[in-house]
This record gives sequence, structure tokens and C-alpha cells, in this order.
Amino acid sequence: ELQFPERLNCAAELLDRHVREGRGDRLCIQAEGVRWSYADLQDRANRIASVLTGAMGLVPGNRVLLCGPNNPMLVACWFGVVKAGGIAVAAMPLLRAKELSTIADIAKISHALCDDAQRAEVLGAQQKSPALQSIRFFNVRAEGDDSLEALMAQASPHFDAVETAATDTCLLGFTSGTTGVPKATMHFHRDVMAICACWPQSILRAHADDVFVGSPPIAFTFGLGGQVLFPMSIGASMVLLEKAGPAQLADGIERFGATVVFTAPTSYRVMAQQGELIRSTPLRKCVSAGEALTASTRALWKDATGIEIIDGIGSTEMLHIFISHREEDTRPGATGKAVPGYHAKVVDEQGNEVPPGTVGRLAVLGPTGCRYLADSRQTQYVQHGWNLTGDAYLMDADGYFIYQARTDDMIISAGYNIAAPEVEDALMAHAAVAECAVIGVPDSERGQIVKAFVVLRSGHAGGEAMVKELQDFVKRTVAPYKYPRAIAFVDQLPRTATGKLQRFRLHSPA
Ligand code: 3SK
Repeated sequence: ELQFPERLNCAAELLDRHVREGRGDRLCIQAEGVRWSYADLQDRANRIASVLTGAMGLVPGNRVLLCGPNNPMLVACWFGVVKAGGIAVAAMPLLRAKELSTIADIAKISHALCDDAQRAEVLGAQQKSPALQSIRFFNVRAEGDDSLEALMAQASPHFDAVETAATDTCLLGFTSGTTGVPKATMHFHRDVMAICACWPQSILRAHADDVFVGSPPIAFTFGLGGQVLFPMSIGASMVLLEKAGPAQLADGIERFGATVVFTAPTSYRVMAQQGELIRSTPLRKCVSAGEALTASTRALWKDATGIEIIDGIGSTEMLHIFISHREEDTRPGATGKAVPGYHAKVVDEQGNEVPPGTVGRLAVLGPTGCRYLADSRQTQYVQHGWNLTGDAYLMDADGYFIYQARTDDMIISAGYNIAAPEVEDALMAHAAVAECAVIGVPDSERGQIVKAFVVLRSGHAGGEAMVKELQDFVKRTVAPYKYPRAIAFVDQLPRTATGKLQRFRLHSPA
């Protein structure tokens, strides 16, 4: 049983504690042209907290939108917000104004700290969501600006973390709802400390000299935990890569001498072709989550690098990984067993546990719970304290959980969760589209890709030019990673007599 004091600020625990205990000089963050110690990060976070509570008028409990690629200032902002008692709401990079405004409205966001690269979309979101009043941009390239850094230069480098309760919310994590309406999950200061105490200590077993790197955005709690919270909980360091496709990640591992990597199976598959390069680095721990890891990808990586991947499944709802296994206890094809501290079971439609070997819905219970922010779907997804996930699993006789499929319309492509209805909405806004339906289809590299079936309005013709036109249109409307990589033009969509779309028939057109 994990015990936490009544008053707890996780940012103070993860950052200030190292400086207070004499580890301020230890390396904390590396990025292109940047090397920050723990004391350097504390200085930035304190100044940001001073700016937030001073010029920006933040009071504890206010929600702050954070957006930008993974870089040191984004991490400093996360710690500044949480030290100031605010609630960090990190948005996936490249979200468009419409998506940011949906998040701002659901989360009732009043403040934003964003990378200058996102300026146009954030200002577009502010037009639609006027409650988002106070915005500052960082990493601004232009001279003589009112950037966050300019305000930080005038602000105090001393800031005592607000003495929040362990059960105060410190972050909201957004998950793409299958209907296309995202849900916000609420996490407490104590949840952040709980994820640092559970999976990393029993499964990962990293140490203070490890150098962590990875590809997921820190807006995805897989990335926040793996690349920021877990290294800091043990006084280790992180490497932040703004662009972390497989080639950039392999290059980052080599150049920074990373020893622990967090990424999705897609990335391991592609990097395996560069096995020679990775074999010559100190890399020793490779973590995979975000999508199911196949036995063949596991074997490919092991052949290329000699390293056994640590597979796991987590969720934004539970904050991080809850089923996983140690490198020395892998079972190809299985995700692993419940992480110490968590319980997992497979249940039928009525919520009753099914016998080993039976496929059903995965349910999980643990210290990090599942709390949706003001969302009626809470009762649908949380029953008797157990979070019913969207995954179909079976548990074998030895307690290993084996992934079968999604139980909903979520498409998981290269580790990104994409809600089919959201892509359909984006396509429907194009003047040439009369009807459409979106599904995920298997893909050897990305696990799944988004495929759209489109019925065109009369007067419009299919063909390559229309495919490109629709793809570009979706990329401009929603985050580009959601665009349909395949588009088929059809005369009609399969529907029941009552007009309901039969999505399953699109998976087997015959
Ligand atoms: O497995 C996942 O997709 C996941 C989601 C959120 C946080 C952590 C993980 C591993």
C-alpha cells in the first residue's frame, strides 16, 4: 500500500528535493544545444511560477494549456505550473485551433504557455474560447517581443511550491473519445508519485546514471512519465527531441548516449533496420507501449540489438503502465502481468470475471484510478472502482495477459489513438464529400492506418488528385497525424435497413 503525506506537491518532490539534498548540479535535461542541471531547471520553473502568479494572475486550481514539441521550456513550464498549484493540461503538438478550443472549453482553461511554433493555432483557439485569457509564448525567435523568457528574466528565481493536498488535481490528460469528443482524465499530485513508485521500481529498475529518451509527446502520459517523471524521480537525466521519428530517435540515442528508450512498436520495427548503429551505443532498456507489440517485432529488435523489449499497456485514464513484465520474464505475444500495485482481470459483458483462456474486456484497478472530468461516460467506463478499458484481452493460465483487439472504433496508428468519427467529421466538411466512413486497417509498419471510404457528391471525380486534396484538407483541419493514409471512393456505404452504418462490413468488403 502506497502512503503519501496529506500535503504533497509532486513538482517539489520531483525537482526541488534534488536541489535541497545537494544534487542540484546533476544533469537533468539535454536537448539540441541545451544542457540543464536540476538547479537550472528549478531556476526556470521558479521564474515561470513567479510569472504565472504575478503578471499572469494565476491562482491555484487554474488550468494552464501547455503546447509545443518536447523541449526544455515545455518541461520547465510543466514544473512552473504545478509548483504554482495550477493544473497542467498538455496538448498534443500540431493540434489545430478547433481541437485546442475543444480542449480549452472542456477543461475550462484560463491560461496558456505555448511554443511560438503553435502561435497561430493557439490564437485561433482563443478566438473561439474567450475564457482562455492569458497567453504567453516561449521559444520566440523574433527580437523585442513579450515572450515568456522576457518576463522570466525580470521574475524572481525563488518560488516555494504551493502546499497542495496530495489529492489536489495537478494534471488533466486528454484521451480521444471514440465518438470523437475527447475526455479529460483528472490526476492528483499523489497519482504522479504513485506511477513513479510502481512500474519504474518493479519493472524498469533504472538508476541515477541512466539517460532517458523517447518519441511520445509529453502531452501523452506515456511520454510524460517515461521521458520526464521517471528519470527525475531517481535523479537521472532526459534527452528531449523535438522531432522523434525512427531515424531521429536512433540518431538521438547515439549522439546523447541514451540508455533507456520509450517508443512504440512502429519505431522499433523501423529502427531495427539500423541495428548496427544501435548495437554500438550504451542503450540497455527499451520500453514499448501505445500499441500491441507483435512477437515478430520483439524478435526483430532482439536480433538487431540484443535487447529484449519491455512491453506494457497503460492508459491516460490510469496515467501510465499497469500490465507489463521484466526483460527476463517475457512471453512472446503476451503483454505481461499486472504491475505490482495494480490488479487486472478479463470480464464479460455483465462485468463478471471470465476463466483463463476466454476473451473479454480488460478491467484494471490501481492507485491511480480513473476519473473523468465532468463526463457522463464515467459510469460507463468505471464500475465498482474498476476501469473498463477499450481493449479485448485474454489471460492465460499463468496470469499473462494477451492482447486480442480493440472493443471500439479507436484506430491505433504508430502509437497514436485516432477516433474514427473525428476524421469522418473533418472529411465531411469538404465540399466534394457526400458521405464517408473511417476504419483502421492493418499495416506492417504502423500497426494500423486510417482508411476512409468516401462517397463523392455528383460532379466530383475520385482519383489521385482527389485523394491528395482530401488528405491535405484533413491535415489542415485536424492534427496531421490523423489524416487518412488510404482513401477508397465508393458508390455507397454499407448500412442496415434503418440506415445505421455497418462499419464492420468495411473491414471485409467482399
Ligand atoms: O499503453 C498506452 O497506450 C499508454 C497510454 C497512456 C500512458 C501510458 C501508456 C503506456
